[in-house]
Amino acid sequence: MGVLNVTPDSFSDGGRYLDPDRAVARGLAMVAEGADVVDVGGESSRPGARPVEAAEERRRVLPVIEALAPVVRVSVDTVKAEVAEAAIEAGATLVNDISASLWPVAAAAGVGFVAMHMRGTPATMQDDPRYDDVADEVQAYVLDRARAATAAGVDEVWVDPGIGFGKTVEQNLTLLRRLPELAAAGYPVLVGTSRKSFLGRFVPGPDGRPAPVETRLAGSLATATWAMVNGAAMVRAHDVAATVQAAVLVGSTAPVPA
Ligand code: HH2
Repeated sequence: MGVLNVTPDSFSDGGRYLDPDRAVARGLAMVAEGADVVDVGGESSRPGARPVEAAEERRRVLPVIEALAPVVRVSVDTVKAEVAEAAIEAGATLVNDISASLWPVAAAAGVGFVAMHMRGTPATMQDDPRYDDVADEVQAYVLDRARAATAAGVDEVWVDPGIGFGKTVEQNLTLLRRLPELAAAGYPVLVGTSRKSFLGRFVPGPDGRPAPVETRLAGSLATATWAMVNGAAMVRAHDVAATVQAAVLVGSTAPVPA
């Protein structure tokens, strides 16, 4: 799943694809690089991000979805029902909802749904996140939402632990370590670690501060590979070409069925 943020403020590609022509060109480039899905978002969810009006979000994503949907599967990254509905009309077939609440929209339209875990909202989620057992709580939450979506009639439901959404570095690592438990629960798993800030903590720059976003490719690939080996059926990535190489390699080393 390639990430295409049509926003001025996303944490790694904000402002680069606000122009629809540039966004479409980047989406097509991702297809050429091997993306199976392009995830189009019009509202940043980075910690502390400001909410966007639905009309503005629609204005950003719809022309891009309309242009890409005939060429590649498009998901819409939104928490607003009206944006998801308009995106589906424009050709999106997967609702990637970080608030894990839009399954009625997916059910009504007969499209897929991603149930991701987030604690609170992007504005507050990194304020001292605490869990008794982060993996248990995240699993219970996403599986509860996934089962609700299934019960409502959604045929294709994904679960996503929401790396970086209201989690400390340690909590993110615990979720990755315990990914096989989530993968064993019966729903396909999506994982997004790409360029996220916790990766920067492992390679501080000379000033001791976390490595900036453009130096997080190695960490992104290492964690995407880890996720795929440990049961993720899809990874969400900005660096599509490199991630596809990793995916092909993981697929090639999988045990041959007896
Ligand atoms: N991460 C981001 C946004 N949407 N959706 C899913 N299912 N899983 C994720 O891990 C995930 C997501 C955050 O990354 P990005 O889109 O690059 O940034 P921003 O939210 O600033 O637009």
